[in-house]
Amino acid sequence: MTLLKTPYIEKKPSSLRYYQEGVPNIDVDAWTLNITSLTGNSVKLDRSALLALPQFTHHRRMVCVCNWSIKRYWQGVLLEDVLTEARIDTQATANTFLKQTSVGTTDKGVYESWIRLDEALERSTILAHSVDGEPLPLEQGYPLRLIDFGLYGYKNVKGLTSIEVVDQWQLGHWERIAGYALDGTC
Ligand SMILES: Nc1nc2c(c(=O)[nH]1)N[C@H]1C(S)=C(S)[C@@H](COP(=O)(O)O)O[C@H]1N2
Ligand SMILES: [Mo]
Repeated sequence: MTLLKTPYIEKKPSSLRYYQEGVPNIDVDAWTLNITSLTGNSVKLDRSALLALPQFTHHRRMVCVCNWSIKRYWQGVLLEDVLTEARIDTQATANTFLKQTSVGTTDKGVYESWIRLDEALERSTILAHSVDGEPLPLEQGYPLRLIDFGLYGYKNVKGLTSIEVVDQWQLGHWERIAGYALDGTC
């Protein structure tokens, strides 16, 4: 049996350094992913609904401008399948964006990020619930994190609770504070 474990994981910098709003309190039985269409229709999926969708493992590198990268075994569902489950047409995505919002904390609020929806779908963006075969540790994004592997890490929200299709994008936290690119590529 192949062990799906990231080698040299001890070299990875602490996730707490890059969890700017802090680790959220999650009651996974109450947690849902809220999915909102461009016309404002909303659907909620809980963890078991996500686990009932086709599952994928991506052995891919996550890279960020905050100076490091790591190749890990990410397990989750396709963004495309989640949107389809919410009856959103994944073909009609030109000039639309996906707004992601984290659960956040009462102290520091939420982390938001906007990405191009058509490109995210072309790149088989996933919503990961596990890494190296175990549920995501809290600081690494439990219960769910979006990963578009074509973009830097600051675009990919951990502790995710809402995704919305919108017709405009805005600067997220690091784009505003540190001058990172809106399109997530530099
Ligand atoms: N909710 C939330 N998601 C986030 C961040 C954050 O501060 N809050 N930081 C991002 C940045 S800059 C990086 S590099 C990665 C870090 O992920 P890791 O926990 O796997 O190290 O999470 C990204 N997603
Ligand atoms: Mo980052």
